[in-house]
Amino acid sequence: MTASLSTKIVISGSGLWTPPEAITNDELVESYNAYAEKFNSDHAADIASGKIKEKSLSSARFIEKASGIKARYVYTREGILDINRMRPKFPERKDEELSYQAEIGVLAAKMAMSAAGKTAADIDAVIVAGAYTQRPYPAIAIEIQHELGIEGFGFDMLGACSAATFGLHRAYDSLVSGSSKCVLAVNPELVTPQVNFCDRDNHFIFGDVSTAIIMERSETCTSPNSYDILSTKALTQFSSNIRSNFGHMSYANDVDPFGWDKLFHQSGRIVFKEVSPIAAKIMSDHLTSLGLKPWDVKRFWLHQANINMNNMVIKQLFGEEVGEKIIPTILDRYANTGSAGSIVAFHLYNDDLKSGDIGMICSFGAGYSVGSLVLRKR
Ligand code: CO8
Repeated sequence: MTASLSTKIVISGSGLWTPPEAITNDELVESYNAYAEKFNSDHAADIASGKIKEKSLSSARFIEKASGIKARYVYTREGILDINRMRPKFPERKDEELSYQAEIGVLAAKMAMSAAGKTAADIDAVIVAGAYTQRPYPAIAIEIQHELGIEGFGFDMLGACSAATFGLHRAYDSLVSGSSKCVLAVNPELVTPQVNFCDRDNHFIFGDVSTAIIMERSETCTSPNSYDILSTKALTQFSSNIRSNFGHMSYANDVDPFGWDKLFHQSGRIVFKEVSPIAAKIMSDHLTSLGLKPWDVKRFWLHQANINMNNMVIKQLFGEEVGEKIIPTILDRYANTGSAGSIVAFHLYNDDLKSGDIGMICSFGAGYSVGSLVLRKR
């Protein structure tokens, strides 16, 4: 969708909540390997008879080389490194207490509101978009709306890797149509509860984070750092190569609601090969539709799943390698934060752009899904 001259929509503020705790590759691998050795010893007879497979050991060197990840922030370290638990510990909160996702959503939202110079009274819509919501209802967005004292409406939406960009698309559409005047879009990506820390292929990939964006019409924007949204573009194409079967049907399916297939799992190499060209094509088509070429773009804020994948996408787009300054990476310290990665990159790496500079946010991954926005600094 491309904005007409009469309907200028802007991003006027962003917020980022980073968890205070982190886990390095070395720490994660040490605990995983201790778990795997114990598993192999506890199941030695079944492994010898071929009934179950031996667990292979993980390697910090492999993780960094294959993904670019060195560490990840987590809401809590408790439980993740405990070889008798291998998952984070989140005590259940009472209905009267703020939920975990609303808590971290509010923290990021307040930063975005402050950056945009907005109070609750200025905002009339809240969108929570993420890879997961911790419950189906009441919507986390409505809880955040209530906590911040915002009047209007809120809703949750899922979209895996592209939830954050798709959420911004919905915010943009509602501003263009006039159904809202200022939207708070929040991505409380609390993903470590869905990570299979017992699986070496996946145990290193994810971290927790929360991001937020304020989007409004240009007439109301008073922010010193804002971006015109020139256009939005989205594509989805069905694939089971990245999948979680967790959901409300488990109760009626008579299956283990916590079985391995209910957690995140993927064929990472196939995803890498299939998604990279799709993302590069969508980005190229999107820029072409605006009469732009890749070199016209000063900054690409890309989905943060894998450094080699991002380099591949950009190489396919440009036809050559380009520097880190154009495609900043946050993967090394944040790992993959679900859909929030491109927004984290945007938040941390946009201050230095000058008025008129073009930037592009692009997410890609599960679904498959690709979502992009072309921005121009005001
Ligand atoms: N240590 C040592 N060896 C390992 C490890 C490890 N930790 N893990 C795997 N290996 C082994 C493999 O078993 C394999 O061994 P073998 O050859 O004997 O079979 C060998 O290393 C090579 O494995 P791969 O071919 O899988 O290695 P790759 O170079 O492809 O790297 C990656 C694996 C890093 C997973 C890579 O394929 C990748 O990142 N692909 C992109 C995937 C992607 O973008 N996925 C999107 C994720 S979804 C998302 O972003 C957000 C939505 C969902 C949120 C969910 C939150 C929980």
